Amino acid sequence: TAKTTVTETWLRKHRLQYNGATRHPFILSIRDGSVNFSSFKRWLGQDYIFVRSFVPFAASILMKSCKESSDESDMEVILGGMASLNEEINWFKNEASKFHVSLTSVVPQNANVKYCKFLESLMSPEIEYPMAITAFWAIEAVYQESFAHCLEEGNSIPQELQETCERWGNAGFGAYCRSLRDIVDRCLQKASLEVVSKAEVFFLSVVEHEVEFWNMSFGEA
Ligand code: HMH
Repeated sequence: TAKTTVTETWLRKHRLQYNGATRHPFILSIRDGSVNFSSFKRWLGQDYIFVRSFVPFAASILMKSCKESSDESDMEVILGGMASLNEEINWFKNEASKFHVSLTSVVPQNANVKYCKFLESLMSPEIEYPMAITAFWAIEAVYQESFAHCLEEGNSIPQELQETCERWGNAGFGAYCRSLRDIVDRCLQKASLEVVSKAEVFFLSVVEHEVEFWNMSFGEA
């Protein structure tokens, strides 16, 4: 029988918080078709800004993987993620024009600004690879699990949002997230307790930021 991994332990221990991010009311409203299109448009504009900040963060992870990873294949997994980010930026532009959202006039909301600052803090060279890759995995995994849940049987996704759900809920993105998770578990299996507990804090911070991010779709408090 396989040993329990670090990420398994966290997901068990923090299940409620994690579900708060992956089963957020905004996500549930997409799944059941009750979503407010103005919420969706707000999310779309904010996420475009977030993804633009996510690119340099991904680049910093790529650099760290080359310098600090013991496994050469990490770089390929991360590079694959960056390639899909390139597509994603174009998808956002296309989607925004479909929904008449002007990306150049989107004002980043508070939760978004905070999340982007968090990413920036993780780009510091002082943040070691295991911690940075943990946050990177968690960020991708929350979206993957959220949108995969939308696609599960019995959904009533509005046809206009089907593509959005497939973008993060598709099997390929799922496999990519599992590869990231395997990297995290491999890194943390041999890390000190101090590194593991720091990584856990980053994991929880990501989950909190993701909840706040979804909350933005309902409008600024
Ligand atoms: C806020 N989290 C947020 N936006 C995204 N696009 C992802 C995660 C996944 O890339």
